[in-house]
Amino acid sequence: MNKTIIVSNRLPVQLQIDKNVVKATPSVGGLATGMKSVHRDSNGIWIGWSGLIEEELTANLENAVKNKLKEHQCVPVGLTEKELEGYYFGFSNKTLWPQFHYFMQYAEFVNEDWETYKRVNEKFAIEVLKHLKEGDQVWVHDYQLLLLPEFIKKERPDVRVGFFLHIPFPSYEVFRTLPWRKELLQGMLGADLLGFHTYEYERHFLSSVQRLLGHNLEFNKILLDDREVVVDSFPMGIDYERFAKAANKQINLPVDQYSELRLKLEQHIKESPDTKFILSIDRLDYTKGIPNRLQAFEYFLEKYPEYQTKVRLIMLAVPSRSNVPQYQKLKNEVDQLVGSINGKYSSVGWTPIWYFYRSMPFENLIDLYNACDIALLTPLRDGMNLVAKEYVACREDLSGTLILSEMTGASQELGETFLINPNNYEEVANTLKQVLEMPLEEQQVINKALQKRLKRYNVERWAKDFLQALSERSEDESVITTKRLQGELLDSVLKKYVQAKKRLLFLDYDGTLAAFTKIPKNAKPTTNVFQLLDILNSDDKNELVIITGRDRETFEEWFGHKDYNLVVEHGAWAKLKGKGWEVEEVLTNEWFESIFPILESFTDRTPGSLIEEKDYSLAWHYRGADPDLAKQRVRALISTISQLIANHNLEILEGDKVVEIKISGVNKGRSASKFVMNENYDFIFAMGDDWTDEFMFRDLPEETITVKVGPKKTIAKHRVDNTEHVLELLKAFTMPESEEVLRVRK
Ligand code: GDG
Repeated sequence: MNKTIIVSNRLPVQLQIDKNVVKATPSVGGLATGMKSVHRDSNGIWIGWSGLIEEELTANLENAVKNKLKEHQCVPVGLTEKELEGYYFGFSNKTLWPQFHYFMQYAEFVNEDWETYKRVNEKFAIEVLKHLKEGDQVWVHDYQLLLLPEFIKKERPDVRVGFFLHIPFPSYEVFRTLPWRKELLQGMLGADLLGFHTYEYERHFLSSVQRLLGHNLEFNKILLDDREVVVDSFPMGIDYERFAKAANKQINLPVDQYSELRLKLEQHIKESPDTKFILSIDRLDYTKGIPNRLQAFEYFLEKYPEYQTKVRLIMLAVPSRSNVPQYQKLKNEVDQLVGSINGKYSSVGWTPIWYFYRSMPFENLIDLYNACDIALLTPLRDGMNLVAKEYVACREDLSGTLILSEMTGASQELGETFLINPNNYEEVANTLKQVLEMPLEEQQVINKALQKRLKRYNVERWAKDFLQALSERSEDESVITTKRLQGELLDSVLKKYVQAKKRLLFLDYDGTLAAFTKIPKNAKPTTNVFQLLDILNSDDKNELVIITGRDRETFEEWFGHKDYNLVVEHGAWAKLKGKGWEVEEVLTNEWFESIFPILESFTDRTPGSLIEEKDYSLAWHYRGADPDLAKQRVRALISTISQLIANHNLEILEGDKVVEIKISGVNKGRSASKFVMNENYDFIFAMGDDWTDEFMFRDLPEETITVKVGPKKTIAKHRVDNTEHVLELLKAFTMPESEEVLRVRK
């Protein structure tokens, strides 16, 4: 049975070792809950670090841990102390975490940590590959494993890989400052589906991919050479029922079962019934905005002194990553702030802040959610923030108000509540006052709407949606029906080639024989290309034609010394073997004067774009321009020029990052067809990457072997991935029976 392999840094079980006996308790975090059914059903397994370093484990103990984890369908990845230091505390938490949360000043760029991060990601990959069976799929989680999708895909291109990022993806301007930015993106692009909490993160990711790797996008699809990657947002939900039920259970608990915390809370409510509780819960992390929350609270007490003694901030800060210096600094800062505010405002019987620096049992957490009238959550950046959702889910009588930072992913979904900018103390203070005075009925209207949504889009639904989208990826891929020219298909083409008596070969130039360069003039043919073309051209059985949209001058400069058949400017000019350049189509360029100034004005306003002037056509290249700006400009340019072209019998061609204006009806298809008319060929072959090559694929005889280079839609019968593969294929033509070719064919 096909299974889903879940991979995350930590496993969803906690291990305790007591006198060499291993015990495992399943953790009840959001992720573990969401994945429960995926994990339990269909023999799914979960791969991750067990929480124990290898140095702690004797051989016996290691086996005991493995066996214990096996009972929970978990597989550990062993990490040494050094690996944990570099990969987890180092690169994950001192580089990626601050950078992705816009704390660039905290981000450390340590090459050794990066190397360890890579190595550990590879270690995870080895474990995943060990357990992969045909038909399985993999779902990788979070920033500790950004490179894992690529490592898996490289070894097992047939396996569907999903990736979800639980933290924000920063804007391109922030992401680009990372020294390993391209490798990180490439690592993530090993996935077939990439999920983020919000559309904003998705947008930032797409923009970085486009700008740093130059891949083309089609809405939320990234077009790679050999496949497509879909990017989408899936806001993570909570286990709603668990929280709602727990809240109900805690409320109805008999008094003799109250926890110490609950007793304290109840006593306080009894003593001062009109004092309101304000709740704040987070891991003690600089992203959570705890100091600014305290300062905003102090400002509130200052600005509205009538609320002194009438409110109390209950702050739970859960210890986290306390061996990272920034976290120690933060702890000191928070301690001092709490001390100073309590020192300044406390009176007999009233301290403004109750501060807990510890982790609490789940029931206590629920007691806090139940008891507090307001939740004040002010992260400076937070991927989602589940605490906000949990607070709402626990409000059984629909009372209570959530004040939430607009810098959290959750704020996108909880629009009905009070959203604040955590740096604006004035706004936080005024909002606090407003909600303290808000009638119960209004609170209930808001919470009703929020609860309805959170109940529906819970964590299970989130996991289901993601996996549904992941399974659609394989169906999507079948849309590309054009078969890759490899294996048996390639064998049969080579066989036909060898048996043929008279062959006609059409080869496009840019994107086919040469990879794209930012400046078109730089895409000169390499020695390797010349060697291959020379061999093909000198074979008496071959009629080789290089067919391009390029201008005559460039081709004369590059290929003038060779006796090849050349067709340029989509067929306007041709230079046939043994002859000079001849006009193939009677063309005019008188129209240049009306179009050129328009292109110039677009070029001036689009940095990185340029005009290519050919004998009978004009091309506006925007490969070097900002992709978003270029997209806008292309639409505007086409709309401006469309109004003029009718008078001149012109047409506009949209190529790969180029817009070309030329006389209509002149195209590669018409030109290629002329060759076919003169001779009887028993092997016709045409290869190209651009949509101008589609004219060739369309107009050449049915039996033509048509080959598209790259992943775009085509009417060609076959496909190769990129220019490298083109050259391999041509090499195979030059020596179809050689050892090397036989190897490639496999
Ligand atoms: C990352 C992203 C994203 C907290 N204190 C106690 C306790 N908790 C539980 C809460 C909640 C969870 O921990 C915290 O979740 P958050 O979402 O608020 O924050 P991160 O840990 O930073 O998580 C975040 C999340 O991933 C999911 O994608 O939302 O943005 O940073 O569930 O209830 N639980 C117990 N005692 C505590 O003292 N038992």
